[in-house]
Amino acid sequence: MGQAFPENFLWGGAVAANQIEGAYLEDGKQLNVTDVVVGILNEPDLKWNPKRQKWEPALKADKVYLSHEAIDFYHRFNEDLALMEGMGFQAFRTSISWARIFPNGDETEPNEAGLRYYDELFAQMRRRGMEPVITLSHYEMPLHLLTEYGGWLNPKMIDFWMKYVDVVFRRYHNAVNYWMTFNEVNNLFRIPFVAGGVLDIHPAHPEHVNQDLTERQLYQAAHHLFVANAKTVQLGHQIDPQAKIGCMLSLSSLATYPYTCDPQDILGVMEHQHKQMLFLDVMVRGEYPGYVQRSWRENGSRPDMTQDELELIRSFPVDYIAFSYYRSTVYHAGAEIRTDTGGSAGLDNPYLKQTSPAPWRWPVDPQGLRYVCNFLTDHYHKPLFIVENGIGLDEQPDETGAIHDDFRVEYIREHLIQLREAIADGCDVMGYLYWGPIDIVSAGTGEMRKRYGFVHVDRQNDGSGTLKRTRKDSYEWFRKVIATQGEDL
Ligand code: BGP
Repeated sequence: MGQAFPENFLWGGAVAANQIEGAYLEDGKQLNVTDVVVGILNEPDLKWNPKRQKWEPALKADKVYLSHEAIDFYHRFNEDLALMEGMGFQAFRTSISWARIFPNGDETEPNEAGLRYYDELFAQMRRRGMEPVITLSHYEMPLHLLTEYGGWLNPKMIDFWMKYVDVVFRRYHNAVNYWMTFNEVNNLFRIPFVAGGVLDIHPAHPEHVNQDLTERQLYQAAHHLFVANAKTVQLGHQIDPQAKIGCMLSLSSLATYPYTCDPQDILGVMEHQHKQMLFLDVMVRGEYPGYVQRSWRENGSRPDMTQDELELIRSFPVDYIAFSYYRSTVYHAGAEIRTDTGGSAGLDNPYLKQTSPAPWRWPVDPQGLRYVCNFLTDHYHKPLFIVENGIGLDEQPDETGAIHDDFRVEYIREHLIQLREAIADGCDVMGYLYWGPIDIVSAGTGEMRKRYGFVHVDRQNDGSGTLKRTRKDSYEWFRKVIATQGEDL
């Protein structure tokens, strides 16, 4: 038996509306950005209408969009939350689908049916002893805001967003104590369509979406997101002074290691870390750091901004840093750093094992989690919340109906041991939410085959399956972890 985790530490799991709910056009909801993408790394199914000079959705009849039905959580959340309760979850992270609340994003009145759905969902979580941990936008926004306005390239988005946030804060502040603004917003530069909510609405070359975006435009979108983030913190605290409002970043890539002791490798790592830290420096410390100002100067990419906006950013930093951590990366001068969760991570690290038997080869690096926690604590002195960590495997029940996922248990156990180390190092960690406690649609690949769950869902890549839920071996193991407050791993 090891040391127990702190008493108020929150144990649970995390999902996102667009990967779990399905019901993609039900109760008034309109298309969301992820409804036109199979795998967020792929190009969206939009086509350019030269007559109207506009992008239009172009869903393909012969293509399987698994997220449209997902695992039907929209109708089955009671059954699924009961399974989570069975493991003793104290928190459950999901997102609100903005397009359920404002189906096109620019309406004046919200959609009552969408609001009622989340009333019931959050009430169920509370009844079952779980704190709702809510992402306001998990790669989710009404598609119309992109095709009509260009999304976050346009400063008008700040107003559409604040209207949405105002409605949900007022409606749910009694049920929800933990909020996050934009999921993995630092992926904006890599996947601008979904992670940044950006669409170049009048492209010079409309054969491919967003191919003409400039670095300056991306910084402009980021700036609008930062202003929206600050205003969200301001408004959230006005409505509910107890609310905890965090930013949410993908921080696997802070654990980027130099391949050699060549100073070029060390500096390359530093520059790569800076690209992630920019988001923290602005949303946590409240200012644009020197390294980004240098890059604006040298590349002519300084976005437009006003003194008032900078003042807002300074005045309303987030309350905590929520992040995802899956694995580390190795950098060697000149080599490309790939940080997507869908594919391999560039150079292999010879000191780490890989996530075999999964077809998605990742290095397993639990110590990277301790490193990232310490890095964040040293730089930002804020509470940390692990809101995503997990392992996707291709698995189906055996002849007896059982799923023996020892590899998953081992993966989580090793990460929790390192998290305990980080806490002993002095990091203030609010909780651990396992990513994908029930099998859902993969964000990166758009598949069902990449399964993270403690609970298996019978839905296959071709869209077939009974949707039956089956506990894997890890279910009972994680229940025991929570019951012993992490003493028994
Ligand atoms: C993060 C996203 C999640 C998610 C997870 C696992 O980047 O915030 O939405 O799904 O990664 O990635 P994947 O589903 O591609 O395996």
